[in-house]
Amino acid sequence: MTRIEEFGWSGPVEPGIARVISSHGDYYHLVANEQGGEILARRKKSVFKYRKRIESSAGDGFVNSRRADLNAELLNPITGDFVRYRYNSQGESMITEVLPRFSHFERKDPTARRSSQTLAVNFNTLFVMMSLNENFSTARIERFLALAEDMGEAEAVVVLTKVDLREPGDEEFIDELVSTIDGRARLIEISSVSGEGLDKVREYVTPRRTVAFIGSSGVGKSTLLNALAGEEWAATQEIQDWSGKGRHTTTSRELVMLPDGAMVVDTPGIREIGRIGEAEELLVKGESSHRWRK
Ligand SMILES: Nc1nc2c(ncn2[C@@H]2O[C@H](COP(=O)(O)OP(=O)(O)OP(=O)(O)O)[C@@H](O)[C@H]2O)c(=O)[nH]1
Ligand SMILES: [Mg+2]
Repeated sequence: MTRIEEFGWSGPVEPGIARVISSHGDYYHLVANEQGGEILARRKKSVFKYRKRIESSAGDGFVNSRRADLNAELLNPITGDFVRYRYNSQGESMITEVLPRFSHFERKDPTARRSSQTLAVNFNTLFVMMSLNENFSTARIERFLALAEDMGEAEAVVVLTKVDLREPGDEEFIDELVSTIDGRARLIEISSVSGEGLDKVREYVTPRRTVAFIGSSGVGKSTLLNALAGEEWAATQEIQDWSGKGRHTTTSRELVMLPDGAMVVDTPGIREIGRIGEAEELLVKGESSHRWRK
């Protein structure tokens, strides 16, 4: 099996196909079958600039008729994307095309400055994560599940984290969560501290498949990844990510290959996912939740 197939590629194996595992400013870290498996590449600017020009000429009928095709080809790459790359005359690797995504999760921008933001792509399972503490909000889960309806060939699982912090009376919140989900997704309850429920998580974390973690900052996404990746990996993260603010916070999307061949995309916490309607009616555990971690 070739490297890109290990990373989940199921199309024809051709030279010049890669998967984005992280991005750093203008540079994308790719895995590929060539170049010893690892490539640092930039986007081919002329291609992506061309897309902008097409988009800005909205009045032109001819251009508009080609717009859908162009958008499919010329999306900006993000972590998780499969892309085509080639070398320019200076021998630099350039991404020339984002290949069609089999799944994608987008959020609406609450500030409405842009229409939407793609948070994760090409995942088989989406873990919609929320913790059983001040972060708890059935309204947020409702919003995530509504957005997940359009995500493509993937399955959503609601993951309730930090259940080691369970308090008397929390059953009521969990019951409410179950009725909010209303059969649209499986609910699993986990604790990365006690290990409870991690066996259920592992059912989704299998070779050549990708699980994307989404949820507010602090729900325990990176902690779960550390628990799955093993102690050695977690130790290196301790050194790299320590923010000095008393806790780690993920600042960029990263695709991690676990020792058993499964992949996890850890994402930075989402502060607000679109507008939460009818907030009064919905259950928020702890009155201070909206002020939490500003
Ligand atoms: N009690 C308890 N604490 C947990 C658990 N999982 C994570 N935490 C704690 O919650 C805090 C936040 O965890 P992170 O894993 O950094 O959260 P995150 O979702 O990655 O946050 P961002 O990177 O900011 O989006 C840390 O202090 C963790 O130790 C858990 O299962 N139980
Ligand atoms: Mg994190």
